Amino acid sequence: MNELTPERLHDLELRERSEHAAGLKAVKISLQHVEEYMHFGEGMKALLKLNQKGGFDCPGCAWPDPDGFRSPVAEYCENGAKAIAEEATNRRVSPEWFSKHSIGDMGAMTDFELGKSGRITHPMYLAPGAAHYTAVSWDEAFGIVAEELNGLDSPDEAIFYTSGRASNEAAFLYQLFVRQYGTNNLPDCSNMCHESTGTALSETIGIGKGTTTLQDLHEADLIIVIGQNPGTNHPRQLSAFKTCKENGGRIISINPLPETGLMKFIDPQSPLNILQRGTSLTDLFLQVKINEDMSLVRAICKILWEEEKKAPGTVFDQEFIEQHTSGYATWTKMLEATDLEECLAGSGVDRELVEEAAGLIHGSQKIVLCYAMGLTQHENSVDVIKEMVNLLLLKGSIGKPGAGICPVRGHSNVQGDRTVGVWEKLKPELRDALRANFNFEPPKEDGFDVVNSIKAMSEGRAKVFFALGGNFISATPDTSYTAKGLRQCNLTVHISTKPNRSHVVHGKKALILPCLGRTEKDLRATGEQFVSCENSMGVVQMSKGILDPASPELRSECAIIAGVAKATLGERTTVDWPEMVRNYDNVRDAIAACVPGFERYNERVREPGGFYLPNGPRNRRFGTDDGKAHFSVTPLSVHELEPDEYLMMTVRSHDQYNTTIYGMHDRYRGIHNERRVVMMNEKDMTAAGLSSGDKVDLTSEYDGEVRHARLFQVVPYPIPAGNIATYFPEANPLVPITRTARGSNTPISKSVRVRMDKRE
Ligand SMILES: Nc1nc2c(c(=O)[nH]1)N[C@H]1C(S)=C(S)[C@@H](COP(=O)(O)OP(=O)(O)OC[C@H]3O[C@@H](n4cnc5c(=O)[nH]c(N)nc54)[C@H](O)[C@@H]3O)O[C@H]1N2
Ligand SMILES: Nc1nc2c(c(=O)[nH]1)N[C@H]1C(S)=C(S)[C@@H](COP(=O)(O)OP(=O)(O)OC[C@H]3O[C@@H](n4cnc5c(=O)[nH]c(N)nc54)[C@H](O)[C@@H]3O)O[C@H]1N2
Ligand code: SF4
Ligand SMILES: [Mo]
Repeated sequence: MNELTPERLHDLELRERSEHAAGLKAVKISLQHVEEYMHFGEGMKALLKLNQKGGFDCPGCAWPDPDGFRSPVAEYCENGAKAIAEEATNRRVSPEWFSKHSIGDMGAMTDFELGKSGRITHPMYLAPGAAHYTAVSWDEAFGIVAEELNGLDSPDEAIFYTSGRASNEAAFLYQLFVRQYGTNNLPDCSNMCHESTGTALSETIGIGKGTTTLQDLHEADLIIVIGQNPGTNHPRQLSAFKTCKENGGRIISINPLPETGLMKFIDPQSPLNILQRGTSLTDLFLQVKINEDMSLVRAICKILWEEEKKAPGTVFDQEFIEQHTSGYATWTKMLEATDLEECLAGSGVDRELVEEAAGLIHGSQKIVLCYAMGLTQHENSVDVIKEMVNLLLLKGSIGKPGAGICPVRGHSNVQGDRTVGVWEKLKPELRDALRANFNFEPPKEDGFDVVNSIKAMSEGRAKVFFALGGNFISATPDTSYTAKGLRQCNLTVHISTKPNRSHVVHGKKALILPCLGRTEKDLRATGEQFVSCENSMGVVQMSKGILDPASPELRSECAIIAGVAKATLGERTTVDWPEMVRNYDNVRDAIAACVPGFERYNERVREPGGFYLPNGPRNRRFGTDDGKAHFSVTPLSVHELEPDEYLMMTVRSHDQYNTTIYGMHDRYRGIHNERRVVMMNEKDMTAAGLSSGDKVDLTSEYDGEVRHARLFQVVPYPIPAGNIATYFPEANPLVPITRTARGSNTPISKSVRVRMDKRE
């Protein structure tokens, strides 16, 4: 048995891939989830408040809500409903549950089974050598954390991870505690997610975030969706695409897979549309090879450049380039030397299609480029994103209505956590603000990001691991190596809602601190509290739960952090922790004092729909050294595959939220009842002597070190030859810790070299 990822097969069933996304089927499946896991009345009550002004923010993805009118019945999608059902389940994981299930039993459960057990009701402690977690009081739990943290030789021996669901209030308190404790070891899920975006956009346009609003997508002439599967991961983005098309816009999709949601959409909220058989979304689909977006976009730029040379100023926006950019001459010199044939061959896309794409771009003045993990999780991701910026700059498509770059964020508040200070790098401005407002000297040295945290634990340089949410062992690369690190720790602590594998792969001592979820009422001495989150478009909104807590023992994330901080820092602290969390307005006042853009936070967050944070590039004010947006010269991608190696991407199914597995069906891709699959091109299968359903073991080899993930089934799939796809997190043991994106240190979850061996 492998307790890191149980290698057990279910009953794979292959069906037709779906032709369209959403529709009535999605509505039906949302309701099924609510019905199966919640009391129906509670479920409906929750769905009616989801994403409403004054309601609670969807704990699913970070896609924004409309600024103006919001449909009174349904501002959510199938996956939002699943997220609610998952959190507001009526199943409970009580101390009795833990007394029945040992660590070994929990390890034998799949992620799906573990998560479906229900909501954790009490703080739980695992003593050294014990086989079961047992209940402890909150004060005992805080005491255990304080003792271990205060016993370390240096604060830098502790690691404080954050997953992007934490609210602004919780995240700010957390980083304040950690910095008063004395370290910048604040890795977060962003390190594995859009970190490459932060690096690339900071360097080119001077802000580590996107520049578009929802309105820009509606008004665009052309939207390019690249390296993203919105039908599954940001379903309501499809409504924005539909509006764009209704306004006469076009859509180009660039992806190694023909993802259902990119093709056709039936809006579940407009029945007429259902009768009309839906809206075709993609006008042009370019089936690029994995990590060859650079070749593809370079080829497009080269074609456009040749046109521009023939009739200067007719293709490129020369006025914008002149006034607002730098590096153009060097960049065009590079284009001049670019070999179009080499780029076309690299991309794997037919010349006619690339020319068609160039034609669409040529004819468009307002372009929006949307992307997600398909661009950010490769060794050269920072370069790839810079190349996307080049494309937008040459068309002047940043800082005007209907145009811009739109990195679509994952977790519902991952962007906000970073804005309020969760980062292993402490910006000088925040450092000064913390010092001035809280009268202490914050640490200066950069802390560990995710990859460096794993290395530090494995090498014995870090001994306490603390997590505000998330599921570190399953989300991170190189599962066996990461497990070694966690197991060596003196203490692992998780603020969690439900059981997950990170509770199973534990330190010598372990604690689970159960917290309230987004959907639940948060009652403090001063009354019901709300929190706030920042979505992908930089809008900060309030979120107020409405359901009764899953257990009276639960505490809010803010209250737990304050409890840990008070117990750990004792007399040393300059913060009145109980007062801070008596009323979260106090936390927001502190954020307003420390973080630019949050002036009058308490007042503005109470306005319906919240407020926009400042974003210079939206007004063509670029926060770079020279105040200009930068063209970048970057090399093409290189993958030196051995003849028997494939390039593997790890993707999400339609039935999961990261490591939380909602169900076993990837409905749009027609893959049912099984997650241990390898999607493979049929020609590759024939060449390798493999048939549909054959069982294989996977290995990845880097620098002579071999990593394993066993027992997968082959599924024929329309994916480019030489490329394969598996699901995250089952394939994470293959992702090497030793290779990360240059400039962002993000694991290369979308381009791992692997071999496949057929099992007898
Ligand atoms: N329902 C649901 N919603 C979610 C999540 C979830 O797990 N479930 N996760 C949330 C989080 S944290 C995140 S970060 C986002 C993730 O959202 P996505 O980035 O959409 O998620 P992935 O499944 O990783 O899909 C990546 C897409 O990129 C494509 N791709 C892979 N490699 C390449 C490449 O080299 N080039 C190009 N052009 N395309 C490539 C894949 O085929 C796939 O369509 O979703 C968020 N929303
Ligand atoms: N191979 C591969 N690996 C990847 C990726 C990939 O595409 N491929 N994607 C990466 C990306 S983009 C991301 S963002 C990371 C995700 O990494 P994480 O954010 O660490 O993982 P999640 O699965 O989102 O975390 C789920 C857990 O959060 C807890 N939880 C849920 N709701 C709450 C809450 O309200 N409060 C608290 N405190 N806890 C809660 C539950 O216990 C649940 O088990 O994974 C990364 N890993
Ligand atoms: S698109 Fe994302 S935020 Fe919106 S309802 Fe769906 S899961 Fe929730
Ligand atoms: Mo993410």
